[in-house]
Amino acid sequence: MEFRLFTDSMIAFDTTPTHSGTLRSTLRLLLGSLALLTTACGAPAGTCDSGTCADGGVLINELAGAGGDFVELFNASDTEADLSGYGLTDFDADAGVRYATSLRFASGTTIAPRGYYTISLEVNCPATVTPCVRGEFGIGQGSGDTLTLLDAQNNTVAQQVYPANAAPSGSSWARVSDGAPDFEAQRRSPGAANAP
Ligand SMILES: [Ca+2]
Repeated sequence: MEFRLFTDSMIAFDTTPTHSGTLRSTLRLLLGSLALLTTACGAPAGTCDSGTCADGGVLINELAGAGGDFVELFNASDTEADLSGYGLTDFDADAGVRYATSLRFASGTTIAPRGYYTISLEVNCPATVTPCVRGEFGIGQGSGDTLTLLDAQNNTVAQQVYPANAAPSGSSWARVSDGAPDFEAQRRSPGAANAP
């Protein structure tokens, strides 16, 4: 007895012992194809953490709350990311997103594939860090803070907590490597690869 599903080229159930090996091979191939499709349609590796997953692979990659505050964005995808009209902000004292004082990125602001974009907070961008813009809010070092990347409609694109006193002055709270899910206190690397 033989059951044929879909087309002959896709799968065939055949109960004769000589064909059972072929059936197993066919099923393995189909399962392998499904796994590949799932991987291809999922988010790029490393773009999701305990916060909100990034849209298009842009995530908050590094934060400093003392000794010159900054936020580094990283584009974990292989395509350029357009940040026109997007915003970055911290939390208010009542632990809500502070929309009113968010920095807005100018039209035409982009991040290169696997590239960085630094926001220097309350101090001018160091000359050696490009691209970079200045923002007029700080990260709460003693109280902790939450940074939110907003799209042009104020939807949350990415969000990252900075725990209270997460990194000593002069260092930063950074993903252990670019795009990795876990954070640790590191040497500061705005606009460059995260490294211990
Ligand atoms: Ca970095």
